[in-house]
Amino acid sequence: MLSSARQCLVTSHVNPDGDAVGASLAWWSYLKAAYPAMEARVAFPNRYPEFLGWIEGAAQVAVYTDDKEKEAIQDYVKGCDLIFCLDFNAINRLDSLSEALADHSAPRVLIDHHRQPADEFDLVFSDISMSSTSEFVYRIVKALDGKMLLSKGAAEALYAGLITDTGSFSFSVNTPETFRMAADLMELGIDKNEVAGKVYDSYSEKRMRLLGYCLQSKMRVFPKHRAACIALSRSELEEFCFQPGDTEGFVNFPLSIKKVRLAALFMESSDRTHIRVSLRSKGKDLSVNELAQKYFNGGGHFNASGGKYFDSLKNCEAYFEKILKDEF
Ligand SMILES: [Mn+2]
Repeated sequence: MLSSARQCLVTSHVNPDGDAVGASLAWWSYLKAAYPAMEARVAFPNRYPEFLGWIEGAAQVAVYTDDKEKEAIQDYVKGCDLIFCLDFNAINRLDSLSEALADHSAPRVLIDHHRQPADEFDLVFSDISMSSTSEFVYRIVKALDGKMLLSKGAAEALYAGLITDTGSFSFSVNTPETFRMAADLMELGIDKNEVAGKVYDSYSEKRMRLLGYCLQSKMRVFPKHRAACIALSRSELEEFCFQPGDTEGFVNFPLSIKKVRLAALFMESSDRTHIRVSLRSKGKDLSVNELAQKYFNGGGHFNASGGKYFDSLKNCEAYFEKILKDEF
């Protein structure tokens, strides 16, 4: 497929996170190095958060919600004969960008680590034991060509994806291979401390204060159910000049309370039509993937999932309390 393709698209899910951006840009960089005659571009459904803007190639990413780029993406996609879908398991995760791919005859290749990939792809690399899609990309590149076709910039992108999806190796690391990957990336010349600094020490003052507000005033703990939640209205987010990605990782904080094993973050969507739900658990007994599927029209991983709730924020919290009573 690769050797016959002339024009390809690399894309990832809406609200791209560190793994989505890191894996996509590393794969794109690899394609350009290994297949110089092929044209390759990266397009995302919407903009990636500011703190990932330093990754090599990020400035060249096209964003579908940008009115100036929308048509160019549609035209480019029309000419594609190969489409790579990274870090998501169903085309609807592309949000409005999925319209550009609808009825497209080009083969779709999936590279992903979420459960239950949809039946919409022609070649599927799907493995939930992978720490991240970045690890998957790394292993595929290594199997195809050896790691030497990864530039230092691509190696940095993969490391950024790896640490953001594993909380810097604290969860979702299932095999020693993940550490071998990190070692290989260091051999490719990355400064891991510098990458971690760029990813984590990049808060705006407002973002840091929003975190403080969440923990001090908004976090509710339910000791009986060993759970906690944080609910944020749009007006609260606006008070802190919310930027996409600002609440990234916030849902993990309540899990640092010894007895809490389930954490939820509820955020009113920007168009105020629904509540964005993030769920996290710790340990091997509580699957938030199941909770997200059963109650929040969503899914994801065993310990990290997301979904949507179509009602008010207040009702969402009450609904969550009811779930706690019913389930735990
Ligand atoms: Mn991922």
